[in-house]
Amino acid sequence: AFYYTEPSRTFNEFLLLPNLTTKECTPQNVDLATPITKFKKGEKPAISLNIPFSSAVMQAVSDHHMAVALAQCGGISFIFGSQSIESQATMVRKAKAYKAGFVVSRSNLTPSHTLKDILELKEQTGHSTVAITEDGSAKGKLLGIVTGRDYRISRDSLDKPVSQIMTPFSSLIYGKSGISLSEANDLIWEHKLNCLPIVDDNQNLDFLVFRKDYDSRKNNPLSLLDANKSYIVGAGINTKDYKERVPALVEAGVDVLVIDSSDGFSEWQKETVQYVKENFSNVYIGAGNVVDKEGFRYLVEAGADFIKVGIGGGSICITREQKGIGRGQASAVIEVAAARDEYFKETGIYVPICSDGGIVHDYHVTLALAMGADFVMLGRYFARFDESPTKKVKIGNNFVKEYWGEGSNRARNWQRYDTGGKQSLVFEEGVDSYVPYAGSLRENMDRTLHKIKSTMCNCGSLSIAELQQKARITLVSATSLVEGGAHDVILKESSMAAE
Ligand code: MZP
Repeated sequence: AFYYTEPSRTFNEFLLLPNLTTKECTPQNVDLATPITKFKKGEKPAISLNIPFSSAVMQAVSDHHMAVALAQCGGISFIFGSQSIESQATMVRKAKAYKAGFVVSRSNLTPSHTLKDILELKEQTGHSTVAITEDGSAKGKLLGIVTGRDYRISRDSLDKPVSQIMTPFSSLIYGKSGISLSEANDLIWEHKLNCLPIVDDNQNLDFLVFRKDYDSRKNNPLSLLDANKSYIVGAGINTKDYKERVPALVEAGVDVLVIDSSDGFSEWQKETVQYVKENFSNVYIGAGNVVDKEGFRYLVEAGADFIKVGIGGGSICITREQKGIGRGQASAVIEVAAARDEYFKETGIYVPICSDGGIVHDYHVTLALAMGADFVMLGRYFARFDESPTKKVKIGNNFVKEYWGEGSNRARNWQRYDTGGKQSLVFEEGVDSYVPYAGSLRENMDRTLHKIKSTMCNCGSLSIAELQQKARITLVSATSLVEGGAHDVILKESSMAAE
């Protein structure tokens, strides 16, 4: 046997050291855009994300609702593959059908209506956005808009007329009839607008195009649109039924596939990647999971567009206990990132890597990126939100959501772990569990992104590439871990609840 001299390490065992923070290094200036498909030196990736987040290929995490919600934040979901081909293709089709523009209600609401009236109307009609015009008609001068969750509303505003709450949109430019989304996008950026109303030939308001991140000039929501103006959608596949599943998903409009397996260093994965590459020119494919240089090379040489890293680190995963295989997530990312850089030097081809599983704290994401990951995949994190497909239940005084592994008896996704042999001998590699309910994806994601951007500023970095180049990372001792939490004080109850 070969023995590694270094132990297998987790994110918890590392910390980042600050670098000089210059005055322009502020969270608003940090750009989290990242590639997810391979590209040649000097060229651009075919698909990149505005934030380095993807949601796990799991029944309890990624359906079409999650796919739309996460794409709206700038990330990507991989819709779970442990379902029939037909129902997975339907989910992809639904997510792709969701257009990135916002519908505006033609509501007859005037500035003298209260915010409560408007919210009720939004509830009844299901509109994500309501436009308020001067005289309540669609032709009237637009005074403002009420959007969905992004709009923070204090309780005492609810009974006030909207005219007292809204800031008039004085700098809006009316788009001409028949304007395309990409033209609208150009106008938004050129004139530094928050949103742009599009009108039809009769000067009726058709829809509004928004910039997603009002604070930043960098996150461009519309960059996520491919030719048909829908969001980028991913889907998981396996190495068994791919010859039937992939054509159905491609037909439904999927943009990126990923082979979902706990151990991707296999000839089955090579054959699956090659099949997709030989038969479909309009879809990208990631492979994995691997934890070392050899696995990375094998799948890249098979043709994979990105590589997923991680075995046994998932919160619901018991693979390491059941089979004794796996590797600490930090060690796996560090080695695969080095292999990716070596491959880039040799060939001029950059193959993005995704750190999958084991992210517990927000700072783990920053560490994964600093160690070389281009993006991360999370299950537990997303399962906690309204947008995940699972039930919200009350246990004691707390709300929780269900979260189960793909290798649990509940999911029965045995293909993910299949190495051949009798079906009757399959064993569980995942558990069924609860996670604390945490509210909406958008609110949580905003906070997480702010933390990541702040940490990047501490490290003097305005982009992921800069962070990877500049980061200084130290191992921590067991005693410094204690020093890092609240210690030697008597915690008040409110602080204990937050812990
Ligand atoms: P986490 O974000 O919950 O820590 O980990 C999610 C990841 O765990 C998934 O993306 C997948 O790679 C892995 N996973 C999913 N199901 C199982 C299982 O049942 C599992 N063992 O390990």
